[in-house]
Amino acid sequence: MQVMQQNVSAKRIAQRIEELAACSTTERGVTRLSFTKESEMASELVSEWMREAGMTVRRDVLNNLIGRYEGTKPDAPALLIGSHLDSVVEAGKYDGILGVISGIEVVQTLFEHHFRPSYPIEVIGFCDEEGTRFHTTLLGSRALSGDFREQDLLAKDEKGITLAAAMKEIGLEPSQYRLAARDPHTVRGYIELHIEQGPVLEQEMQACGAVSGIAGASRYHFRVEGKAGHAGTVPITMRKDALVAASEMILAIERIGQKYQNLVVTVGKLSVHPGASNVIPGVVEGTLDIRHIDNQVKEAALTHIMEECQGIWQRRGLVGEFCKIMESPAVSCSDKMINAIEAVLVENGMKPIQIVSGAGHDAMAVASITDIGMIFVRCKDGVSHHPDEFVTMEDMGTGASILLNVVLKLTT
Ligand code: HGY
Ligand code: MN
Ligand code: MN
Repeated sequence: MQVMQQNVSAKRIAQRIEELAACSTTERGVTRLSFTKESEMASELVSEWMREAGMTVRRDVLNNLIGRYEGTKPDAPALLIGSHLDSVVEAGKYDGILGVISGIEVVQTLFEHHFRPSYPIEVIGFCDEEGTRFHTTLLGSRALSGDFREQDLLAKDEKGITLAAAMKEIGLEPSQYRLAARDPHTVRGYIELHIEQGPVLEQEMQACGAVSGIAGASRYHFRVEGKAGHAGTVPITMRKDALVAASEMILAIERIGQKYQNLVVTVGKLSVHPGASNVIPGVVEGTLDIRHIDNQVKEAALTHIMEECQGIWQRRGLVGEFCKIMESPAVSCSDKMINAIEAVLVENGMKPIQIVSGAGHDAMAVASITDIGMIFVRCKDGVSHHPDEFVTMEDMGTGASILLNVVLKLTT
């Protein structure tokens, strides 16, 4: 087996990453939202590569792509290797995709060496982790773990198209979403390879590391309502300007966020109504994304922020509200998985580095039905969710080789 472990093809991984990057609605970076023509093009390519790797391929009722490579014990629980096929807007090429392509590369290496592990292996391309289109994250992985909710089907995109309608448009039957749920007894564990999207591995000058846990994330929509009016006639002191109130909120959110160590809080979207240069903004809507590895700290900061915003609205005579879009509690990776990854790092001359993930991943959802493990791969300057996201071919090869070694430990 030693020979095989060095034979993953970094070149093939890099080629496939480039091919997939073309499935995008934007020239600048990659934009591939779920249940779209672009995501369908990507699924076709990935299905072809899964078949080339000796896997049978199926799509589940939520449009997750699942390749299966039989082991010598066909009824044994399968080791799942997964990540996501969708992207944010003007994303990089590697977020999510590197984990799926590396999983296929691992299986293809086994297949090309005519090697059958004891346990079956499944590679999963999840359909919608980012939640960019419908603002509900981890859709595909929550469907697999049985945590998908009926009301998710009512989520709407910017054009008012519901998730249910978008699913129907590509031939899926939304009411069957429960069929995507996986019986935990059929799963041996879940492993996800992902770019680090942070600075640690560059600082440590190491290509890969193990993830110890994933920070919890809450996402809210907020709405602030004042009074629209003529920009030329309403005295400044008599206004109920929703955008000025929102600006005070955003600065308060940053100030409060700085008070809690390792907390991150972001207002990522803001829309101003009616949005005319000579009209005082009457309504502002936006999003709040708040994360911390300790759920209690996150909740304390959230309470602090909401109290402060209430005070701003009262002082300015406006009304406002926060409404929760999604909540993903912090999760820990399993010791079994962390130990397997660290052992492989050490066997390959690396330090057993453990990193807390500030970014969310499909592994958070799958954690509710099985042991999860994550392998991080170094990315340039830790940049992600940006066209400048970059991973060297050498590090892609090292990541896939570490993943192959870990998979062999867990399936033979
Ligand atoms: O937002 C995140 O952390 C992930 O990229 N979905
Ligand atoms: Mn992402
Ligand atoms: Mn990701």
